[in-house]
Amino acid sequence: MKEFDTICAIATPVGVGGIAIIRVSGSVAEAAVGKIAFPRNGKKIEDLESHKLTLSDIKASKNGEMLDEALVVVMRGSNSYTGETVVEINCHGGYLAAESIMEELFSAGVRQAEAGEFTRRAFVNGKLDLARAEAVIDLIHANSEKGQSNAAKILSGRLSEKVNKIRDKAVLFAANISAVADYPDEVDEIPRDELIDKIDGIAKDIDEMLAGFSKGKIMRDGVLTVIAGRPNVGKSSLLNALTRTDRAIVTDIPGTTRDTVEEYVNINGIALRLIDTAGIRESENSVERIGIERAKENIKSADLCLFVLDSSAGISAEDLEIFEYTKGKNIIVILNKTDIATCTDVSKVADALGVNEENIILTSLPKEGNVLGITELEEIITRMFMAGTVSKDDVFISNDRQKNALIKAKKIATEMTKSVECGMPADMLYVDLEELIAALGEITGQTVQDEIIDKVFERFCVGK
Ligand SMILES: Nc1nc2c(ncn2[C@@H]2O[C@H](COP(=O)(O)OP(=O)(O)OP(=O)(O)O)[C@@H](O)[C@H]2O)c(=O)[nH]1
Ligand SMILES: [Mg+2]
Repeated sequence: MKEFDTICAIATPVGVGGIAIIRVSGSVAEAAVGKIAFPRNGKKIEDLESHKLTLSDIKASKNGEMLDEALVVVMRGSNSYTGETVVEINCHGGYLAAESIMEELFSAGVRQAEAGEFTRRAFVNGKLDLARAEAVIDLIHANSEKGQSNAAKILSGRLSEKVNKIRDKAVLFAANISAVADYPDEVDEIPRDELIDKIDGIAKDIDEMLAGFSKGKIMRDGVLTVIAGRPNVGKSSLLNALTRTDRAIVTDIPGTTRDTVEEYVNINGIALRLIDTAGIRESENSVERIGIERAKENIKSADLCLFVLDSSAGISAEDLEIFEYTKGKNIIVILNKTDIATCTDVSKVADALGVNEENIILTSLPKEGNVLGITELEEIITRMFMAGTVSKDDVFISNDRQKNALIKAKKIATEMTKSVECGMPADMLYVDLEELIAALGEITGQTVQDEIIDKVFERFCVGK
C-alpha cells in the first residue's frame, strides 16, 4: 500500500439538496474529522465501529459552535473505496454546511482532492484495475440504459476477466516455449501446426473483442446524428418529432434554422445526440452562410446522417448536391411531407441516390395533424447500431484506449504467425509474446505508462 497525504472533497453535486457527502481519505482522516465531529453515542471518531453510520454533532474547532448534525461513517483499513481509511460525512445539502466542514478539514491539514484522485488511489492500491476505473466515470456520465449497463458490467470486472483470459492463454504459451528452450532434452519441441493454432486462438479472441467496439462506443458515447437537407424540407420538424418537443423553430420560411440546434434523445436504450442544421443552399445572407458552413462541418463528424427530402417537391439538383456531403456516412433518407406528396416512389429515390430501399423512410411531420413514420425511423436506427441481439452477458470495450491496445496485440499475433510460417524457431516467439502480453495488460493497467493513467483520470470529477 502506498502512503499518500489525506484528501477530502464534496462527493455530491453542488446546490440545494437533502444531503451532501464529504469524503475524506488517508491516514489522518479519522483524526481530522475527530476534531469537529462528536458522535452522539459519546464515542470518539477513532473508536467508532467500522462501516457503521453514527449520528454526530459537527462543531467548529475554534469555538465549538454547532455547524450541522451529520451521519458519519468510518471505513477503516483497506476495506474502503480507496484502499486506505475513508471517513464520510453525510451532512445537510445546500451551499453552506458542506463548505464550512470542508474549511474545518483544511485547517486540520487535509488537502482538497483533485479530480479523480479517490479512484486513482483505488487503482494504485489495487482496489480497481484501469478498465474498471474507466467504467466508474462512464457510469457517472452514462446517458442511455445500454451505456449504463455496459459500464456497470465493466465495473464489476467482466471485461477485465475477458482480457485476462486471453492474457493467461498467452502467458501459458510463453511458458511452454521457454520450457522447450530451457530443457531441450526433456521437453518436446512444439510442432509448427500447434504453434499456429495457439496464435490463431489468441488472435481470434482479440478479434472478437475488437468486433464489439462499435457497439460499446455507441453505448458509451451515443450516436452523433445530424439532420441535413435543403431549406424547408422539414428538418426541424423531424428534430421536434423525435424529441417530442417544440425545441426547434419551425416556419414555412426557407432558411428558418440558422445556427445548429442540439438535443439528446433516447431511442430504445441508445442515446442520440441530434443536431438540426441550417438548410444548405446558396445564400447571400452572411449569418445564414455561417450556419450552412456549420451544417457541412457537422455532417463530416456525424455517425449518422438523416437526410431529409420534401416528397411534395421531388428530388432536385440541389438535393443531390447536398447528398454528396453525406457520402461514406451511415444514411437514412427521410422522404417527408407524404401527406401532400404526389410522388412517394421509394425505389425511384433509392435509384436516384444510390441507397438501399430499406434505408428510406416515409414521414409526415405537419405542424398540425398526424405525425407518421417516427416509430419506423426509430426501429431502423436501433437495427443499424445494435444489430444482432445483445445478450445480458455481453460486455464490450468502449473507448479508444482499450481498442488501440487490442489492435497492438493483434498486430503482434499476425507478425508471430508470419514468423512461424517463415520457419523461425519457436523460442524466437518469446519476445513477441511478451509484447503481446504487455499490450493486453494495458487494458487493465497491469502494464501502462503514467501519462496514459493521467489521461484516464483527467475525465473524472472532483469527489470521485
Ligand atoms: N404538410 C406538411 N408540412 C410539413 C411537413 N413537415 C414539415 N412541414 C412544414 O414545412 C415547413 C418547414 O418545416 P421546417 O421543419 O421548419 O423545415 P426545415 O428543413 O427545418 O427548414 P429550414 O430551417 O429553413 O432549413 C413548416 O411550415 C412545416 O410545418 C409535413 O410532413 N407535411
Ligand atoms: Mg429548420
